[in-house]
Amino acid sequence: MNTRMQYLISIAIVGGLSTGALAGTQVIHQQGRAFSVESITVKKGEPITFLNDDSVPHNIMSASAGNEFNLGSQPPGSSTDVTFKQSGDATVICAIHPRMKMTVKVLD
Ligand SMILES: [Cu+2]
Repeated sequence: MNTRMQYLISIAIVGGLSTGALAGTQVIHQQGRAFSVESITVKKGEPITFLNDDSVPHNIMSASAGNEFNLGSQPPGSSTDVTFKQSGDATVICAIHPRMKMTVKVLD
């Protein structure tokens, strides 16, 4: 493979990544022991990224029927994608901080 070919391939990879970011997995931030939004709407099967950009660990989870998950304790700086399988409203909480609560509205 020549140098020009390698160059074009690296451009394609970077381009693909930025396009993906624009098309947009939605990101929920966790700062100051709070979610960045009170509610978010997502299509069934599309991931949401839960990013712990706080200075303390969080344990994001949901007990809503059909959308149960538990990410366990996540240290600052970690992020995890969650896909919601059941349409309707899912309540997402932090098991460590009772005041952290948000609603994910899942559309068919
Ligand atoms: Cu928390």
